[in-house]
Amino acid sequence: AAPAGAPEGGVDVAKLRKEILAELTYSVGRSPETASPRDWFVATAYAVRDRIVDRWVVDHASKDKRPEKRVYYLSLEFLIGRLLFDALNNLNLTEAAREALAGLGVDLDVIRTAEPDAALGNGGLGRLAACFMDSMASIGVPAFGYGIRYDHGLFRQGMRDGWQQEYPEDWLSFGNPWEFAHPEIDYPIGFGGYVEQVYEQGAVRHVWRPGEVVEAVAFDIPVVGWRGRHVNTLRLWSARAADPLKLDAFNRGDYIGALADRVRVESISKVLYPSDETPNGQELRLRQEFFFASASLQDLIRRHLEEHGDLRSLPDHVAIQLNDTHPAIAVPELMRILLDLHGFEWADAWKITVATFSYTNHTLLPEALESWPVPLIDRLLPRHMQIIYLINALELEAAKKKRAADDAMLASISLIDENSGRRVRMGQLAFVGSHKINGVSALHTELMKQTVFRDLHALHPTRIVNKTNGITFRRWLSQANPGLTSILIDAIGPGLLDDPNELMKLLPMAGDSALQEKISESKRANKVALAKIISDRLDVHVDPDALFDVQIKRIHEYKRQLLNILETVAIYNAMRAQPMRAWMPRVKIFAGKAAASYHQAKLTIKLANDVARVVNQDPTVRGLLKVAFLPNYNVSLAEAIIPAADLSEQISTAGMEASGTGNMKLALNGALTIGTLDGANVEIKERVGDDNIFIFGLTAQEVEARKRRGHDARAAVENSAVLREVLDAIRNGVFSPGDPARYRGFIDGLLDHDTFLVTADFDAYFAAQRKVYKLWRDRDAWMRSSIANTAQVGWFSSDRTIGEYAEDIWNVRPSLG
Ligand code: DL6
Repeated sequence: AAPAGAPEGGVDVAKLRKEILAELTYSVGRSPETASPRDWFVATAYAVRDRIVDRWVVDHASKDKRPEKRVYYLSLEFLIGRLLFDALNNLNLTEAAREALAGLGVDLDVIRTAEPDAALGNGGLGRLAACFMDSMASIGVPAFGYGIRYDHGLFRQGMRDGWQQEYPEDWLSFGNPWEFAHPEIDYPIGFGGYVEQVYEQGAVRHVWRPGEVVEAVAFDIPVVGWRGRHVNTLRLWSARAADPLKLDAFNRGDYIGALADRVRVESISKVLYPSDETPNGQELRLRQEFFFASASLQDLIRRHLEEHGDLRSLPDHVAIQLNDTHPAIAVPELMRILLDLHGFEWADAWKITVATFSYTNHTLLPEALESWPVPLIDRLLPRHMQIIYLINALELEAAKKKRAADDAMLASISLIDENSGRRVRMGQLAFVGSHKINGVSALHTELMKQTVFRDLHALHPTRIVNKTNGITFRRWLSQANPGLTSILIDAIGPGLLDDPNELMKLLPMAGDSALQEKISESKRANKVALAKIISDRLDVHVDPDALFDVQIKRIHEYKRQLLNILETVAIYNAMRAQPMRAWMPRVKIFAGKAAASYHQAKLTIKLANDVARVVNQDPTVRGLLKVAFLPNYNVSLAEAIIPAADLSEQISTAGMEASGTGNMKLALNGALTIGTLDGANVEIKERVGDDNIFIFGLTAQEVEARKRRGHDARAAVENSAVLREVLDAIRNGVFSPGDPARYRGFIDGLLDHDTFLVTADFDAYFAAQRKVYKLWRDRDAWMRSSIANTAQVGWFSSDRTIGEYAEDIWNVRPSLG
């Protein structure tokens, strides 16, 4: 069978080599003798990009190729990571490029690391958007992704003495070979000012006169799908001041004053907002949201008018997906455009709006549900505030007519939250402005119906649908784990690259010892590679034959990294009590960033590092337990950790993780999950079977009931000798001898307010970990389970998810014409 990256129909390696050399000379301006790895990366990226552009032009420029309907995916985050291998892999050029470069004395695997990791997202939501872009291009859904071209993406995480430090990330400092700047595609984005009423032919027209105007300029990145059959566009907006310099101030010698306005205006696209934290820098964030929503709408409306001439047909040709509420201000903006600029009547404009938009909810956590103070919207977007009020009034009136709505129900569906100062609820706005609203796992969608949108769901019972998340197998299997991919192709044929359901063919072979042997050897090679990263970055030496127990994700209390650390301490205590027992070698691997102002999460990182320092150096442990917190978690680091993982920690408090997608990536790569019945874990369990997953802890319903009843953490600790000893050790400074009081408040806080029920689930988690040990000792049984995981998670391909969106929400027929 062909290796994973084998060129389809053969590629002329000599030609590709010539193209790379030409790019190096004429685009980068370097000779092979003086070129750095970065220069080679850029030259290769250009050569590959040229091939994508050929297809892009076919898909976009010719009139007869125009799609009937396009999807516009509006997302403030696209966590795309490095793109070279995405493009090479999808074009089946990886091996040809490797050979072409080798002939020039250049190693593809070295130059690949010269590409910066584009971190235009915080975590799951942004990475999902990136997977969706790949899948839309792969299954042939004509689409534009719209977002912001942040100068600085998610901060770079450093560690100083175990404390997280944030440093600015600068992915653009050496340019971006994938993008095309289009300074000629620019739209005015207004802010502030006032609304004028103009009387025309006996009717009132509203005219918004903004006090300030910013320009949104387009930068396009072509997104090529699998086998290069279709190319979509990721269009990112950058803010540009209409007036770049106040020349009079400059001539007076006031150089800072001359640039002040520009700096303020352009700050809109300066930095990715750390959305996983509490509201902060609110005005700038709202400006970002309106900036990209308005630019995207203006752009797609211009295209629609050019192609179809009339906005009445907008929903027939345009589907706009709101990725969470961040772009929800697009709802009143589209209404404004239709009413004020194109003279539509309210009822018609509203019909078009609702038929065009749909909205994905990614969280039920109350602190993450966006709302904006009414006075802020009123000041920044006065016309939008009027429109929001009118939408609200009409919705409330309709609700009263439809059902016997009491005051509580009206308060719950209202777009204006009157409880905590007057605020506009963006979730409610996105809901009423959309014809479909989706959750991202079956459980999350159910909970959405029962909690945040209970009353809106009762009023619009057909709107909420489920679309369980997915991941692109091209990146998370073929690219990240070429060793496993070739073994799978040898075993079941290359069809799995096109159709992940083919992985099911592996299932009857799960007990095949030769296959187990091969997969286990390839996993070991991945573990050796990860061990090297751990040793290079942390100077911690780990045994590749130990169980690699991995928790990689944002650091958040509900994700409960703490539970994992507590279990680590429990093992450590047990090892110290019985040093000579035959302990199973184990490496606990953590990675993830905490929002800069999230004190509790940062303290958790410090605790993990403190525990690591003590455990790793303790001679009684004899290296049988190691702890590694790898700094600066990003897409590239995930690509190194996931193929090397044996155990995947998905241990959030049930009901709190909307879906998770790391859980899918790890299971696909053969890691067994230890997890709660939360998010997509529930569906992973359904697919891989109870015997191939370690489920523990309270269910979402039990969590609810426990909270209602009141959880007594102190009583839980009293009943668990192991947990008591663990908490005592941390509280008393065993892991912080230089500052013994460091964790006193932390542990006391846990005992007083265990919001995330760590103490309630500890014993069950500890017991589940013992089952992990037992299975790990039986290599045959472990490998059988590992293969059963890989075989049965094909359904979690984002191609399947996108297929469902296309059919049930967007009404678009994928085509690879
Ligand atoms: O849907 C993608 C991803 C889910 O897998 C995670 O469970 C969920 O936490 C995440 N949500 C966010 C924050 N959302 N907001 N706003 O990233 O979405």
